[in-house]
Order: sequence, then C-alpha cells, then structure tokens
Amino acid sequence: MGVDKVNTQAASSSIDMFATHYLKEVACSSSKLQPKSNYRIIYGNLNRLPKQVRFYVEENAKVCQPEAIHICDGSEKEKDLLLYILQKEGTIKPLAKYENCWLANTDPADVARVESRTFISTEERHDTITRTKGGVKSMLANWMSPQDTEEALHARFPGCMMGRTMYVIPFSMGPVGSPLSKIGIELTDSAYVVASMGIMTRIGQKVLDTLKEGEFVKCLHSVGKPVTSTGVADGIKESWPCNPKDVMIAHLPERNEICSFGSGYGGNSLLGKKCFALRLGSILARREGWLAEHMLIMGVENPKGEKKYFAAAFPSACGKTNLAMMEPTLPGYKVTCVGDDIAWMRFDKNGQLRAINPEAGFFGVAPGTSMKTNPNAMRTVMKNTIFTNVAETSDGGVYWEGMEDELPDNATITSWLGEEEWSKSTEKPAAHPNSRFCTPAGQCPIIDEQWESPEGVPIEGIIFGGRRPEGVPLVYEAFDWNHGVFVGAALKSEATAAAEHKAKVVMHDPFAMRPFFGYNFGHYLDHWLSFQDNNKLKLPKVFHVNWFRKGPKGFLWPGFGENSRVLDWMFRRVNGEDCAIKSAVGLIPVPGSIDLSGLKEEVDMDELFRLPKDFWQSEVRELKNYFEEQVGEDLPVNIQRELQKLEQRVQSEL
Ligand code: GTP
Ligand code: SPV
Ligand code: MN
Repeated sequence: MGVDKVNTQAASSSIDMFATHYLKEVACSSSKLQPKSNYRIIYGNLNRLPKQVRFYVEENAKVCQPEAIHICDGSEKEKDLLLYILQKEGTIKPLAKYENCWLANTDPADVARVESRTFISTEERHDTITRTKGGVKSMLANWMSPQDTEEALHARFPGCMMGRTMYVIPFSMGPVGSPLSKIGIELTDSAYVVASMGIMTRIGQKVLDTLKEGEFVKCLHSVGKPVTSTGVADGIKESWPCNPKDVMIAHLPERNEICSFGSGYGGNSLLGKKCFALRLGSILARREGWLAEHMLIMGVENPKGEKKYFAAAFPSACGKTNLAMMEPTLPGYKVTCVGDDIAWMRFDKNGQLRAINPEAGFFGVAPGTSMKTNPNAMRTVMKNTIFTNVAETSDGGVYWEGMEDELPDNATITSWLGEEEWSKSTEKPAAHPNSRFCTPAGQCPIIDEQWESPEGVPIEGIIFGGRRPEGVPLVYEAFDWNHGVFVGAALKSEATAAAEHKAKVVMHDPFAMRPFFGYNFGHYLDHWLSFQDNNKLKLPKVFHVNWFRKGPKGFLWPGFGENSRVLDWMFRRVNGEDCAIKSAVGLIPVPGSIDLSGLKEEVDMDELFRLPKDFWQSEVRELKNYFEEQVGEDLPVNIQRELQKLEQRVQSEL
C-alpha cells in the first residue's frame, strides 16, 4: 500500500515526517540476511532501561536476530506511528465511519487460542498436572519437561525476527504502582501486538519508572516468520505473518517466563492476558495467598441505592462481557463495570475479599453484540478500537452476526475473508465466530468509578455459569463455601469458537479455568478450600447461573438485560433475604421470588427450574467419572464428599 493511501487520521503531517524518517532507519539497517551483533535502536534508549530489562532484551535480540529494536514509551506519538506502520503493511485499515477505529483481518489459520500447543513447563510434572487415572491425557493442562521445552524453543526462536523490528513493551497488569499490580516486559515482532497491548494493558515509560530494579515477568513473542525466510510458512497471508504449523505457547513458571511462537492472535500473543494474568498469575496467587481468576467484576446498585460487587466465572464466549456491561431491564437497578475477563482477588486485613481488574481494555467477542443485547459495548467500540476478523460495510462500518437490525440501507458487506457482496445466503458467516473488538475500558459508558482503585472493590458474591442446554436451572445458590468450590469444580459448558474445539459438545471447564490453570488442579482446589478454615474471612456467597437452557423453541430465558432479574435475587440473598428453598442441587428461588414484573415475553419458569432425576443421575455419574479419571488422588476429600452428598440428594429428593 502506498503512503498516499494511508489514512489521514494517523498521517497528520508531523507523524508523516516522523514515520518516514523512522522507516528509513529500519530500511538502512544493513543487509537483511546477516545475523547481527549490533542492534540498531530505532526508538528509545537501551541504556536507560533497568539493568535486568536491558539484559533480557539483549539476550533475546542475540537469539531472535531482529533488524531493529524499538523501546515503547506508550506516547500518543508512538501510537500514531504504529497505526501508520500497520496501515502501510496492510495489516489494518481505517474504518471511516468511526473515530480512530481499525480493522485487521488475520490469516484464516490464526483465529483463536491454540490450547493443544499451550504448555506449562516445570521440573516436576505433578506441580503442573494431576495424576490422571491410567495415565489418560490430562484435559486440565499440558505439561512439558524443561529439556523438551528447551529443545522446542531452540528449534523455533533463533533467527525468528530477522528482517523485523523487535518491540520492547513494558506493561503493568493492574493500575501502575498499585500494591496488587505486577509488571511484565513483552518482546514482540508484531506491531499489531504492541497496538493491542497498548489498549489492553498500561504500557510505557511510567511502568519502567515503577519497575526500577524490581521483578518482572519475561514475555517473548514472535509471529515466527522471519522476512528472509523462504517457505517457512507457505501460503500465509502477507499482511498477517504467522506460522500455524509451529505454534507453541510455553510457560516457564520457575523462570518467570513466557515464550510464544507462531501466532499473532489474542490470548496467544497478548501475553499479559491469559499467559500472565491467569496461568502464571494463578501460580503467584497460590504462593502469595490470593486468587487469579477468569472472572468479570461488576457493581450492582439496587433501587434503594445499595451497592454490591460480584465476580463471575463463565468459560470463554459464555457471556462475561455481556453481563459485566448489562443494561438492567428491572427498574431502579444500575450496573457498573470493573472488568470483563480477569479478576485478581485478595482478602484484606478485615477479611473482605477485594478484586482488581488487571487489564485496561476489553478483548470482546463481536458476534452477538448489538444495541439490543449489549448497547454499552456498542457505545464503547465507536472510537479508538481495533476490530479483528469482523466484516466491513461499504460505508466504512463494521458488521457481524447479530447486527442485522443495525445494517444501514443499501450498504453492502465484505466478509472477514474478503468476500465482497456477502449476503445471508453465503454459506460462511460474515464475521469469524471468534472475531473480537479491542477497546479501552475507560471508554465504557458504565465503567465503575472504582475500576482503577488500587485496593480493589469488595466482592460479596461469586457466580459460576456455562452454556447448559439441558437440566441445569436458571440459578441456584451453594449451601456453603465447600459446596461453592464443588460447584466451581463441576462447571461445564458447550464448547465455543474461542479455541480450536468443535462447538456444541458439553465440556468440563472447572472454574472456567480449564485452558488457563497454571498448576495442578487438585492443588488449585486445595487453595480455594483453604479459605474455609480461616474464620476471620468473610466468605462471599457462591451462585451458579445458566442463561442457556433450551426448549423446543430455543433459549427458555431471554438473557442479556433480563439477567438483572437474577442479579436482583442474588443481591437479596446476599442481603440475607429469606427467598430461597433447598433443592437437590442447591438453594433455589422460592416460587415467585424472581421479579418478572414488566417482562415482555412469556417465560416458562417451571421448565427453567425443573430438575429431571435421570439428568442429574447421569450428571453425577459423569462427574464421578471425570474426577476419578482427570483428578484422581489429587481430588480433595471435601470435593469427593460434596459429590457424594449431591448423589444422595439426587437419589432421595428428586
Ligand atoms: P471471552 O471473552 O471469550 O472470555 O467471552 P465472554 O465470557 O466475555 O462472552 P461474551 O459476553 O462475549 O458472550 C459470548 C456470546 O454469548 C455472545 O455472542 C453473546 O451474544 C452471547 N450471550 C451473552 N450473554 C447471553 C445471554 O444472556 N443469553 C444468550 N442467549 N446469549 C448470551
Ligand atoms: C478467552 O478465550 O477467554 C478470551 C479471548 O478472553 S483470548 O484473549 O483469545 O484468550
Ligand atoms: Mn476470556
């Protein structure tokens, strides 16, 4: 793409001149084919980096052989420069309809997390995975020995950045300087990753200023396609370099290190997110006595003006972003958003559980998002947003499945694969099912006023949920903490497009963390259970919700804003209201205690709360099997006991 085609938004004359100079610097770094010992620093100053950071950069530059090094400062000028470069390379294009919004379409082989190539490497296998029965493959993490990891990394990283720029991104997970925050340094050869990390985390000089000589997580990322290569990854889209056949995402907790190769997409490449905040985060959390969880954080205010915060764990693409930003239909209720994906939680000295959102942006699922389902997300993404793998309208807007009512008259659609004049009769969807928006959290119209509070917000309820088409009621409450931990351990959901799985099979996804556990799941359960023994702690109530139960005509529950009716019930339970009765699976609403006033459609509440005996019998059998096979001797007795109690209740009460 020629410079004249570059959008004027970024190409204001100063950035134009600056970028031209910058690109000349990249170009005149000597021959692209030669390994180098002297790196050209084209942006920033290596000598001003803290010693350990400088060492980390130099060590990896020696291995990866980039053409140039760019040390990110997080400035506006840098943001413009990156967008300019990305446009020139054809990776992104401007969306004329909105303010500073961009569209990236990836290589069709690089569209989701690759769980089968994601590993945790520890000396002791048992630190990472449970002892499964008969040595069946663990579904709860992939372990790799340090020797094999070393070999696999060695086969991939040397020379992998030849002809490319290595960006150095200092980033903070959590507000810069908060006692709950942690720092990482990501080295990447993808400008798209830098631009996205600039939205998803706090980056730049201010992070280095707080780091000084302190500790940081080492995050190395490469798209795995050196410019000099021939045939490393044939047929790969020029504007989206990647190396699908050699993808590997390795975590080395004993070295505080993450190495990701071959993919530029989402959780594979934005290493602060799942790799750091969840996988390494969960290890740090256990060691230091806190929790790193795949949970949204939301504030709920009732009509009396009382406010409570909830954290909710749903598996990928099961409704966290939607719940976190919901517009309640129940009059007088107000929801505010603290985070939509990850919660770092810790009991304070008064025994109150407090949560921070370690992220600064939302990397949200696009399909299904609309003014009807999630108006606050739609309002958030109208500026400063990078969309990935969505479709484009002829008037420079975005389009995906679920936006049918918002399509302007006469607009035509180009699909994420570049098919022009896409229409409903085209076999493939317009947007990839895992297409996403990457947008600054601070822009959300209902962002909570405490969302960056360094001490975090007080959590009074924890909610688990998944896509359960059958048998699982709209809501139930755990009898106590132990039972709540069991409910988390027993979490299941239909697979979604967020990873490489085939959709529609119900899979176990304990705590919505199955792809994100950093250590042995049995030990993780012990850690959760350990809080029960400390009577100084105010343990939050635990709930399970299911918006996805189906009847002959589709979903039985309208979902989205109507979920406020369920929030209202949980809120009242946290307040001690007597509106629950015992059932075999947990405490369920007293008939009539879910406020349905003003609900426009007919809802079959009996069906939503029906507990079919045969369903629950097979659920118990299946769970028993799963725990035996997957967790084996690592299963804490308390969880074993909860399962037995459930079995007895199902037998005698249903
Ligand atoms: P990750 O970002 O992958 O962790 O996903 P998430 O848990 O944030 O899921 P998200 O809120 O993005 O929702 C994923 C899909 O579920 C979207 O297509 C939504 O439209 C749909 N969805 C969310 N909430 C509801 C609901 O209450 N009812 C129904 N039927 N669908 C919902
Ligand atoms: C998820 O899959 O749970 C996500 C998206 O939030 S990703 O960042 O790709 O992991
Ligand atoms: Mn997620």
